Amino acid sequence: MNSRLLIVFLALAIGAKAQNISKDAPAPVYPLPTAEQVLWHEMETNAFVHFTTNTFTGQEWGYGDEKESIFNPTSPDAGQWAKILKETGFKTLILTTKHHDGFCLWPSKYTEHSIKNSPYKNGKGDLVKEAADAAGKYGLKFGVYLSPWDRNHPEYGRPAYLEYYRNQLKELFTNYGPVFEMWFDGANGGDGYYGGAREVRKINSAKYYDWPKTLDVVSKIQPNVIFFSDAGPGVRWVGNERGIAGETNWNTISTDTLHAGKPGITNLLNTGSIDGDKWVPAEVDVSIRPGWFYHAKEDDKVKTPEELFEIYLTSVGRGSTLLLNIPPDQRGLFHEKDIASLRGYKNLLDTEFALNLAKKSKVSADSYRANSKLYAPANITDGNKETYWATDDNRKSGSFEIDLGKETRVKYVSIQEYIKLGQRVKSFSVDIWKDGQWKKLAEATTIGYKRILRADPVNTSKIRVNILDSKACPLISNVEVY
Ligand code: FUL
Repeated sequence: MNSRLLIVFLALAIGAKAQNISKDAPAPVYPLPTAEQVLWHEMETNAFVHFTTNTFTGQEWGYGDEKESIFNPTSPDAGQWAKILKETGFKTLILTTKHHDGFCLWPSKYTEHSIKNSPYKNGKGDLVKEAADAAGKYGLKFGVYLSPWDRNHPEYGRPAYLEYYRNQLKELFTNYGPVFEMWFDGANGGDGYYGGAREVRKINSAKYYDWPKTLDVVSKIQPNVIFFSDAGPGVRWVGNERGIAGETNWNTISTDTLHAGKPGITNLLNTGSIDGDKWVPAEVDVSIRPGWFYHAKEDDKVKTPEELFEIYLTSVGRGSTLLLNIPPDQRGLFHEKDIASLRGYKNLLDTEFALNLAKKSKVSADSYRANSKLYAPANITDGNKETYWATDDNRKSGSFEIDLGKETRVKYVSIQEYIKLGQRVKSFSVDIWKDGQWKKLAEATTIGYKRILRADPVNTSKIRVNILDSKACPLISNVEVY
């Protein structure tokens, strides 16, 4: 290199440094999701299946004294559950292997209170196996719910029950193939049958289960399981059972501020916290019916396709995943009304999000990182989730425009952050080009994995997204317009 070239090169390098321009990938904004959590975000909609003696007694929380003989589904078919779930877009089937009443859907060798003493298949049935196999057959992941609270077990509340609970975890995680998510319910302790004692047993849920040790039992067998509980560590409860994540929804939260069953934390669970020290995203669990279990008297109260679609927008559309419960009836099948609603909901998803107007459209931005193609605005609509638009490190705001090519009717804008490097955006707005100028369509706070904004349909030829504030340079991986 001759000396003049060297001087030009040095000047450029120094200039670049002064402006904080770097071709390097942006530094992560901690905390970050694990690979399993990223996968969990990408799944978007999962299903819960609540099934136990309650289905036959009409209760929601069995007392624990229900006779095993009462569990007598006439024609159960986990294949039907999995087939419908697959058809309507769900990715995981999470089964209540044991609810608070203590009845086990598999022939556990540690209790008599299970399917092995029921009339189902003359005691030879195993619905955990049937559900796990059906999920596998239809390409769904499998998850288990094993209620920590057990209103049947004589030793509940004492150390011996913990051993029982851990033994059951070992059975479930050893014998039924890979489990994607494990659900630890927050409802804990109170009155129950408890082997005939019929009394109230209160426990300190933060201490009694010795969660680190209990989770370790599972992790030793299947290290990649995502743990759900109020406090995570994999995913947290969203703080309500109505299907609504916070409009502001941080995937981050400090786990020392919450523990399973801690009262008064529902608001924090709903929004997360901007400065949380762990990545523990909210999961939105809600039932298609008023109750979690099937009751014939609720056949007319099944959520409509429109209600389910709204829930999709307030869960997946707010950066969470949806966990929708569909309870089998006394036959052991999803009821016709529930199936009709699920199909209607899927149809709504397919029609409302039929044609992505932003796909392959021209995108320009007011700036992009180091003017490098690696971070160019075209990455937003290239359909590749690993590429993103980024600004330089010193810019925590910025805008990009999507040219739709012609005046088109627009109702939804869906935006995604590249969360593998952390959740960043604190606020943003969307404008449309109307009558020769920009007009505001919507404004919101967090984005996270996905944020879907809905507006009254408008005709426009251009959309502008303005990132107004961000923890660090924003990274936007995908935008879709419908
Ligand atoms: C709650 C339980 O008490 C309900 O019965 C249901 O299982 C729901 C998913 O979680 O805490």
